[in-house]
Amino acid sequence: MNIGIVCYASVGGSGIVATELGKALARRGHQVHFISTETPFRLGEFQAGLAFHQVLTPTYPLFREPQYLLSLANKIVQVARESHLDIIHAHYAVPHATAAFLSRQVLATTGNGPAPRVVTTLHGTDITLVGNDPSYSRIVAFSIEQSDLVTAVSESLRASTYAELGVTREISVIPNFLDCAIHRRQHHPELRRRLAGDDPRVKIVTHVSNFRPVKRIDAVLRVFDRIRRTVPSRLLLVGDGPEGETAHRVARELGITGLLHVVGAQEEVVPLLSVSDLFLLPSAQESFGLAALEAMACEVPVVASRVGGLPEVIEHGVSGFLHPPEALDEMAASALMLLTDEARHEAIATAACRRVRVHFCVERVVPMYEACYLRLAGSR
Ligand code: GMT
Repeated sequence: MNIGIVCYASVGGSGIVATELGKALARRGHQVHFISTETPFRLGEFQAGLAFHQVLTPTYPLFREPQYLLSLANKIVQVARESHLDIIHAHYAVPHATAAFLSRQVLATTGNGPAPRVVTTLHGTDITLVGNDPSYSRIVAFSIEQSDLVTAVSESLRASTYAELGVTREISVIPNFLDCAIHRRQHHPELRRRLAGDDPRVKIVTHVSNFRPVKRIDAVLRVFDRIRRTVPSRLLLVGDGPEGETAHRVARELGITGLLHVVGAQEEVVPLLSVSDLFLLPSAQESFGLAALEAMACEVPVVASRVGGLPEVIEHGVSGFLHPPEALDEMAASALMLLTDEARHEAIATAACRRVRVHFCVERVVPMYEACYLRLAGSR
């Protein structure tokens, strides 16, 4: 099939999932067209079956506002005509579901054959933080209702979409996934030595995100501060974003700047996760928590907030630990237990890795999307 994937190229779970989906679909014989403002993060080397179409949004002195919705819808129409798209798959509802709806209307009105079918995948903040804002909610809800098929990355996000946007249509849950052949613990003794030194008692605590307020970077530092008082440790911060400054400020306040390794946004997280002993994700909201899944796949126990879809990824006490977002003492206590009890650490790390391999590998999840496309193409 010819599939157009509309996604954000920036560092963020929805772009990563869209990119990995496109790569997997191309390996399965489909022709995939990424439609985005930049080459998607993690696209990697050229692969047969993949093409990239850049969305350019020209500026004009009269406009203070960039016209991204228009330029995106226009690009989708162009790609759909040139490449005979069967499916337009919008990742992240705002404004991609709206652009997909608009372009389908144009194609249905002006085309010779049937217009492509629109699939929208809801990722999280497109509903829980942005889409439910009264400035956007009516159009977001309408665009979701108008998609031919809608998926959400967790049961929790599906429930939020019904509750917060008043959407009534069917929404299928298709969880996020990883390429499990790549996401596995690797051996990197030199990297470990660079980050933790030669003392095997020094532990590496890691956080990976796009450093936005919802990730609660200050909580990451405060939990780490509690940990390092008992266990010699270093904090590895991977990613960048508006809260990058906060990390440095809070570290200075706590007097732990010397214990931090701040490495910015990284395309390759597996080596960094492979030298980690613990992963912290104390987010205020997380519809799924792809970063937690990546850590689990690399046998790194996760201590996270009990919010959104995280309980669908981590079973508390079995494959990681979940606590209320404000319970920093409890998070630190779970972390310290893991870092001081080798047998428990190994049991949780093994269960986490097994859970990923049983439920969240590309081979299990991508056929679910493929089945959606086939169902829609059949009814075209
Ligand atoms: O994190 C965001 O605010 C946006 C979004 C993204 O594009 O990265 O993340 C969401 O989608 C990810 C992929 O489905 C999920 O793993 C994240 O949990 C979710 N983030 C939130 O719900 C905060």
